[in-house]
Amino acid sequence: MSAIPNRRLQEFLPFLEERGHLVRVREPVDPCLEAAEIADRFAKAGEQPALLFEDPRPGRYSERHGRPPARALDADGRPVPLLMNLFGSRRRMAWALGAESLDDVVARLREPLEAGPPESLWDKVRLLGKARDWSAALPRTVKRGPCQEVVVRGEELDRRGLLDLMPVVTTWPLDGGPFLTLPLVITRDPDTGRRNIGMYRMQVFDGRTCGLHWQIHKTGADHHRRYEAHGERMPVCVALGGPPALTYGATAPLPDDVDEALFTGFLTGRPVTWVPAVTQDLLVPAEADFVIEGYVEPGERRTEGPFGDHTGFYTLPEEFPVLHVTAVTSRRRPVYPATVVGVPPMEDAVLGWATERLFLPLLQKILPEIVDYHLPPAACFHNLAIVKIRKRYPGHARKVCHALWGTGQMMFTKTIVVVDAEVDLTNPTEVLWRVANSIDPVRDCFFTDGPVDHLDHSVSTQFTGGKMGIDATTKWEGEEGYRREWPPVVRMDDAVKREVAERWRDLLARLDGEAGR
Ligand SMILES: Cc1cc2nc3c(=O)[nH]c(=O)nc-3n(C[C@H](O)[C@H](O)[C@H](O)COP(=O)(O)O)c2cc1C
Ligand SMILES: [Mn+2]
Repeated sequence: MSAIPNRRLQEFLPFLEERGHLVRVREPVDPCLEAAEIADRFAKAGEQPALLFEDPRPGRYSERHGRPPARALDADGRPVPLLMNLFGSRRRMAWALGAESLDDVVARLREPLEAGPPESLWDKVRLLGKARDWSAALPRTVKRGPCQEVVVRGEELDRRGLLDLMPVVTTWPLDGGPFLTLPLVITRDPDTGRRNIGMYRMQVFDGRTCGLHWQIHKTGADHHRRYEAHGERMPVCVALGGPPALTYGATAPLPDDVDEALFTGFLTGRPVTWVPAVTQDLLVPAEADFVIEGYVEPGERRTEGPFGDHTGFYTLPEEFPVLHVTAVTSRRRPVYPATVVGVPPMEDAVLGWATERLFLPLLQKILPEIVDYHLPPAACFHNLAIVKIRKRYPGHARKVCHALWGTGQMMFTKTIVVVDAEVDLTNPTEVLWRVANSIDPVRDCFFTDGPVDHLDHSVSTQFTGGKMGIDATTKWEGEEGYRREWPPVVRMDDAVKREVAERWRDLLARLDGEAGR
């Protein structure tokens, strides 16, 4: 198993620091706007280190925005450090999952998916070995966890609320207030008892209440709907920090009844450990830095937002359920993690890239004709997918589009472009060249409608809207109504290329000579 120390931030951050992947900011930085502006610059530059603000201190931006001047202090009176841009590099994303490269994690995922029935005795022995591996990664419940070294509840929580305990960021000027931007929201299905962990941002209304921005299509919202139907209070716990792989896991678009902790254990080969919450009947991640425990009253809503969102636009105020906090537990020396989302590309582009890569093997199980796909961060992931397929029959590209619109969170995709297998998706010029030259828009663009992302502001009524498929594959003569001859791509002969390559240095030297004269 990997030697990368990724079980908790307290071991992961020193590891990053040794590798030049962490910058400590010792001077005071305002968690209101200033920290976000610094993190945004890092994200925009790309592949920059993580930022650890060691002294988040409300200053003039907090004052201008009417935020309480409270500094977040730990149990020993030290400032709680604010961690940003943790996932702002592909290398760190892989390390978070316990691997040197994401390709290694993808290969690990492919193994069980591609294993055929065991043929030889040797195959059976190998499978057994892997099965053992698997069970070692199953979530485990333990007796005690560092996430409960400090417990704040009751009257103490009235005195020291959320903003006194964590340096919660306000990321954009028109935001409705401070928001928890990397929370792992843990809920339980009231009917099946299954756990869900989803990342849903939370507005901090005051020391003891927050908004819960689970969008209508997400599992948390589904659990909530059914608690309300039963007329019952819903227990909700929220973890911050802890194993970075679990933070990724909370964002992963898994089917509703697949446990994010199981998936995380499988990705990393290490179990996620759980302890019972102090004031709610739920398990919480033992290694978390903070856990907010609370409940949601059936029927209660409060206006949440505006919030400068990952679409690059503000989401406008909307009614969402309210979390009533019953306890905040933490490590003795917790780190508070946050991100800033906004006009892409930002830190979430790396999380989205990890999802794109990790879910390809799973998509290929449903649609083996998919060779690869790309969700450009500039299109905020769900607005555009470019998919390359091995085309086998007329209308194949359309079939792939419809299948993707019916697959998990790919249902949000507004535009799907299908290209031939040989197109290099990592090269935007090549993609544009191919697509622009391969389509007759009237023939190859087709439209349908369905559910769209909760945050989509372009549709005329919220939640449903149009979808466009673009078949940019080579059209087949006859069968696809194309009556002409599709021309070949312009390419040099291999022999000529090889011969010129052999003489290349020589040729260059002569050209240099000519130019120098
Ligand atoms: C930084 C970040 C913030 C997010 N904020 C929200 C949010 O506020 N509400 C929401 O429904 N989804 C949000 N998401 C997306 C969900 O985490 C994602 O769709 C996840 O798969 C949902 O899990 P679920 O299927 O268990 O509901 C966010 C994702 C990231 C990376
Ligand atoms: Mn889920």
